[in-house]
Amino acid sequence: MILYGRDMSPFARRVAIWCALQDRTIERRQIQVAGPEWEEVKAVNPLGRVPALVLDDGEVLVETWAITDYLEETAPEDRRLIPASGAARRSMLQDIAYATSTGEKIVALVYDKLRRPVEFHYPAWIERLEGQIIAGLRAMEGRVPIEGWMSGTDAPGGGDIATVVSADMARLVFPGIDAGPLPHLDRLIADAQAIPCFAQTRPKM
Ligand SMILES: N[C@@H](CCC(=O)N[C@@H](CS)C(=O)NCC(=O)O)C(=O)O
Repeated sequence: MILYGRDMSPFARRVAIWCALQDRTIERRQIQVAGPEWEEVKAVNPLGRVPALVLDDGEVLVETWAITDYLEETAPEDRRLIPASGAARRSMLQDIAYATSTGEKIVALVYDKLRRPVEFHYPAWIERLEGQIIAGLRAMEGRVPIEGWMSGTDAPGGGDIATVVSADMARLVFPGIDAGPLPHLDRLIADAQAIPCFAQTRPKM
């Protein structure tokens, strides 16, 4: 399988870590959704967005939730990263939902604050995005246990992956955003860093 998207994308990084934790070997195409490389992304996903996962038979999957759904469905039971049913599944999907929503706001802020020329900035919108990111980080903090993984098992699950990549991205790209103390998130990120697929995919700033 070939994964399109750079580790700088919290969505592409999530898929890369998901595959690694399921012991899947994938090829990476760490290309940008801008400049000349964008043409290569559009050849795979007409919308020009990442992540896109090209399966071994050439089928293309887009959108992180659809890609991870495929990975879950096709993994052996002991390699699945989301509980099959019940309250544990609901709770983990909410962990993923809060982290993904926050990740979307972080990516939006990248485009509206860092990519858009300053003369076209819309300060009220930037303020709104920053407020949503702070609220998201605090909501995520409230879902992380004092110790151990969010999955409640001895290994990170889908919620841990989503939470770490979004919180990492906020910290790395917008260090000036002050959400107050986030000790549980900091601890989770540090624990994840000890696992090679988290450490190796952490964007270098
Ligand atoms: N809902 C999408 C979001 C993916 C996303 O925002 N990707 C960004 C990179 S981090 C992208 O492709 N941006 C280019 C664009 O949307 O035009 C998913 O979960 O896969």
